[in-house]
Amino acid sequence: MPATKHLPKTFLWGFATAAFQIEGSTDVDGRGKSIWDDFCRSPGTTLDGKNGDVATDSYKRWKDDIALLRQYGAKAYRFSISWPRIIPLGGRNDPVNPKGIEFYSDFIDELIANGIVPFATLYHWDLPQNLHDRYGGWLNKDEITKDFVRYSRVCFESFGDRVKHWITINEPWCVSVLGYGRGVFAPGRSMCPAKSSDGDSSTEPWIVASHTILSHALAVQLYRNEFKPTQGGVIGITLNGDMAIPYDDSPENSSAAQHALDFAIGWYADPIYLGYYPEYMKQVLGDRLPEFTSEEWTVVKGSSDFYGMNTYTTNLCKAGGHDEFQGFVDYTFTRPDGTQLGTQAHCAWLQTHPTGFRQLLNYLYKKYKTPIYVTENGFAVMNETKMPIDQAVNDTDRIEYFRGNCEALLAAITEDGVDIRSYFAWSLLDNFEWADGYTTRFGVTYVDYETQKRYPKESGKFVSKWFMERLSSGKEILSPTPSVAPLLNGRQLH
Ligand code: PNW
Repeated sequence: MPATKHLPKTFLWGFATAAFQIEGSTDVDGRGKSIWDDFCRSPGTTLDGKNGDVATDSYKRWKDDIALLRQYGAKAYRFSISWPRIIPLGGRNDPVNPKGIEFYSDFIDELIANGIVPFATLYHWDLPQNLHDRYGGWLNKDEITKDFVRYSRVCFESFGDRVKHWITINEPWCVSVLGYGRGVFAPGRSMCPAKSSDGDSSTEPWIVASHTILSHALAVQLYRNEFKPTQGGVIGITLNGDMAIPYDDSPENSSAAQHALDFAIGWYADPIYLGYYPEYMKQVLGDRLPEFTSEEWTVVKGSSDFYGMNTYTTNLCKAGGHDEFQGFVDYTFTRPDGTQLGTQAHCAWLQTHPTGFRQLLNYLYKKYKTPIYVTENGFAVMNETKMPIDQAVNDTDRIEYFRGNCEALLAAITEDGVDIRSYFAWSLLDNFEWADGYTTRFGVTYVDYETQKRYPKESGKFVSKWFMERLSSGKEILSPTPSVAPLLNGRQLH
């Protein structure tokens, strides 16, 4: 058997979460409301009618979460900071909440004390509700850019002495398309009458996108000018995007695959890394695609130190679709011969396909020529929520997903020469899966929402072992600290 290939010593691996999906405690210690608070309370917005008031109770159980990370031996943890905890009313002249600062400050200290690198996201979809009410939130360029920059400044000042890896905005595609196009995410604006009576899906998503890009870029400019010289960290954006491959070898379906990549990824990545919008988007959208001024372009182009990559699946692409947000491309997992691309997850949009993951890593590196941090990758096992716990923790399909993608990641690094610096599995815990409520479980740790007890799934142990074995100086799996032992209800990693 050939010797096991190794990852670079500095490679960061671990697990990811987001504030609104795990914290709960939405009305304590001075937190303001976010756009998700009321959105998910309104009927029909979440599959199970549930909200984020408790979630995994991580605002209270954060020490247990860190103990769990330590038990898995994670080298890094990707979490997000809740803007309405830091600045409850959100705006640049609104007061900062000392309790919010204290919470994340203590959290970061505890991560570091446990040898875990903090990887912080500034915006994972929880806009302060007040900014939405006051001026339309992401729709208002002058206001939102200034308020986002001020919020970012507060975070750099408060945590930048210890946080050396910053992500500005998580998945702006979801913010635009799901929040202002399809209306399935907060703030739920859409022209789809079933979803909302407010909003213009033909213009708002494109406008919001340009404001998220600009806000990101201005926050990076601030960091580079005023903080990076002394704090010395890296900062970038995280984009979602799945590999797109042609359904068959017809020329129109080959173009369709590129069109899908242009609308899902190029929309954000081309401006940020290359300094222009994809030609195909300009063609389709005409003057609905907002232009940046030349001054704005100089801020936008080159505004990310790395490519933050969230990816879950691969789509087979057919020309002639009717969905503008997908670039008029139809997606399918069924090949021309009737077979499936991979194993079906609980969510309709997700199947396993490690080859596509490796292709996407190569595509992004070749096109954008920047180091890649894989910031999310994960799988929801079909019907896991209906299983008894001892069955759910035996999550074979999730293990196979991680095995395939981790091997593909290693091959991309060692055989294809792609510069990849991190891998974060989504997610540390089952949690509030947005419009799916709690019906879809992405965790490597099972959460019993009745008791809030955590049970490591086999996939969590798998990821942990896989990375330990491939890091030349991998740490041993640490024995559980006393605070975590009862939490695991007698289950141990080994
Ligand atoms: C990401 N889609 O969202 C988010 O960053 C996480 O907060 C989320 O829990 C995770 O993926 C799993 O869904 C996505 O419709 C939401 O293709 C929707 C899609 C993809 C990613």
